[in-house]
Amino acid sequence: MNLMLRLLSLILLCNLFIFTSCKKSVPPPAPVLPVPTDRQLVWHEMEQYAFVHFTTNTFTDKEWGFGDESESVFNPTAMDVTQWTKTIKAAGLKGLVLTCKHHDGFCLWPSQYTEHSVKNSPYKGGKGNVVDEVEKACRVDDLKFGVYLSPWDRNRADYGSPSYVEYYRNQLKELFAAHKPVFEMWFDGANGGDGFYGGANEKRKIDGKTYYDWPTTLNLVREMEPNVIFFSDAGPDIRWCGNESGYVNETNWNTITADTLYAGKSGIQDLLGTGNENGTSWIPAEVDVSIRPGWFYHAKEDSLVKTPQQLFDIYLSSVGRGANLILNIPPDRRGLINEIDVAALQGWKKLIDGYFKTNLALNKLATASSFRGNSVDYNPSMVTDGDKDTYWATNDEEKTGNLVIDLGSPKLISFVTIQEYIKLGQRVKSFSVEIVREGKWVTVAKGTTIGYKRILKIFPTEAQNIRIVISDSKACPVISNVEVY
Ligand code: FUL
Repeated sequence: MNLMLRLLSLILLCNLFIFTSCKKSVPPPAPVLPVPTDRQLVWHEMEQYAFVHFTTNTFTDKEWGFGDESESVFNPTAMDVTQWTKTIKAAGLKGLVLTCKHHDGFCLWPSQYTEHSVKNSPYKGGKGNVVDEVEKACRVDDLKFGVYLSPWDRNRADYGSPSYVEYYRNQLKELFAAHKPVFEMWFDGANGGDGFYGGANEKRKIDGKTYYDWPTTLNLVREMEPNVIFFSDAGPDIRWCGNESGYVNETNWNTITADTLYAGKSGIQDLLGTGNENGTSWIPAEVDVSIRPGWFYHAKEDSLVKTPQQLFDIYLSSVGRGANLILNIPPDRRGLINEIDVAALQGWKKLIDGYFKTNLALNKLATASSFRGNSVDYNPSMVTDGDKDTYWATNDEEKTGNLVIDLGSPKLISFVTIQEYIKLGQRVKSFSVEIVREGKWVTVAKGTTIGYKRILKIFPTEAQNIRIVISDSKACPVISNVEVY
């Protein structure tokens, strides 16, 4: 062979080597649209955080202040916001959303646009700024900080006219200039109509859809805080779950068609709680619920604080169904989270830590009916590797499939957690969890949607092999994580 031929065959060999070593890269599944934005993904990973309702209502024993309360009633006797953040942090919550202004219009910060605020209260001789103090305490305890500013204002004389919208925006500017970062902005859709309104004492009706000109207001906030998540009945980033009882429906799509939602429109509760399989926007549900019957502290409700078990059930019907939980913990008249609530939170955390102590599936062998292109990149052990960025996926045409996880030896199991890789959209419509009994696979739990996270409670039973059967999916299933407890 002459030199030329030798050289040519060497080049061919090199090319062949490059070709074979590249072959293992099989393209990932195409996303099923819509998919979450980056800021929504960060929000999904928070899973649970606190709501804090605190204002003149705490001192007047009301749920909705009329707007005529004297600023002098706001007088906590032993205020300690670090006790709030320490309690919230210890409960395993990741952030805090504060009612900077509730429907009564009283501002927890000395707003330059109104006299109805802490600056005219006895608190710290009028020099206090609860919003600032809470935000600073959040930073110390590594909690994310969020803002609730009620659009409805029963104190303002001009509520219902364009100048109020200007006032509301000025307050948003004040808050967002002074506090960064803010992870969530909570726009409450409630509007009962009647109020003080600067002494008019009347009922006022606004058109919730047009009055506030939401697109302009949201743009204004977004410019100041690009990563903020907007909550409202209708989104745009996250939606109300349709109730205040602590659950989202078992079938919970993160997708919904935004036009179909509007505050005040009757009959949308169920839609909010379920979402829409073919919805055109990714607007996941947030479950808002209070640890007490009311949103504000009332001594008469001390015996009605939810028990650790009730809180755990709420955890399962919110986080366990792929929603986020915002749990309200209202400080009492001292300005402290009451001992009864603290004890309930501690008991709840103990239950969660106890039940989810050791993931029996971590790094255990997983097999599957098939995996995408037989590529190592999508092999079933991706669901037990503890890495949220890897996943098991099937070929495009396979919309069903199953995974078997071998725990190594028989173990007592009570919970199975499954997560979809939602960066590529929500897919699964129906699935079951099976174990072997007397040589046969039997179903121990069933579900519809999975989404970011699904936790299934199983009647405690012994099993070595756990089979997850995906029986229906919008496209090939893409599962990032399975945990067994
Ligand atoms: C509702 C309000 O009317 C309640 O007072 C509370 O703030 C709750 C979180 O939202 O719409």
